[in-house]
Amino acid sequence: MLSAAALTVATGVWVILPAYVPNSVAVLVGGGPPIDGGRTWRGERLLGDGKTWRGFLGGTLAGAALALVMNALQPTLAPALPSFPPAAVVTLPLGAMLGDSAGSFLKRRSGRERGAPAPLLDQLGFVVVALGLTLAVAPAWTLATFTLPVLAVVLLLTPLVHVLTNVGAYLLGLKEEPW
Ligand code: CTP
Ligand code: MG
Ligand code: K
Repeated sequence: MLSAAALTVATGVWVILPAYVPNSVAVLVGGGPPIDGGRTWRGERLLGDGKTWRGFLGGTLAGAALALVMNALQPTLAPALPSFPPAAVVTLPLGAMLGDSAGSFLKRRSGRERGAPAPLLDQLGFVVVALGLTLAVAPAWTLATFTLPVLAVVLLLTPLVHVLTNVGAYLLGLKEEPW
């Protein structure tokens, strides 16, 4: 039996995993044609070379595949934790990649070059959009799952996990900057 606090932390980690994985997979599979096709707006790239179709689609598919695997394992492995409704299987990873792209859009508008850090936006933007999109398409599940304590766990843990995985990817030579 998990204590209530441990269950809250476990739930936060579990439900947000399909939104974390797309970023890491995008680093691994990214490259090729940029989403913005090289287009610029007011002298700056729309999104930049760091946002590619391969990264976006590969990341989204990997996150959705993970959610499906978690759904399959949940009844035996984690009966106390929630499973993902079909809408959330799609919107958690898709929202994460949309939020990541929106962050790059905002970074380009403020003159930050590809790879330049934008504190908070880099670490939390993707998870805010992932949760917002999921709330829009599966409101009952989202409100029941992301209680205030679970939400607090997610918002506190996300920047930490994001920083640690990016430093790890940098040390492994997978990423050009440690953020
Ligand atoms: N990546 C990708 N496609 C995406 C997202 C990420 O190919 N949709 C890959 C790119 O190789 C990118 C790397 O993952 O450089 C790291 O992602 P991120 O830090 O989000 O991109 P940055 O290069 O830092 O670009 P930006 O300043 O626009 O965030
Ligand atoms: Mg970056
Ligand atoms: K980013």
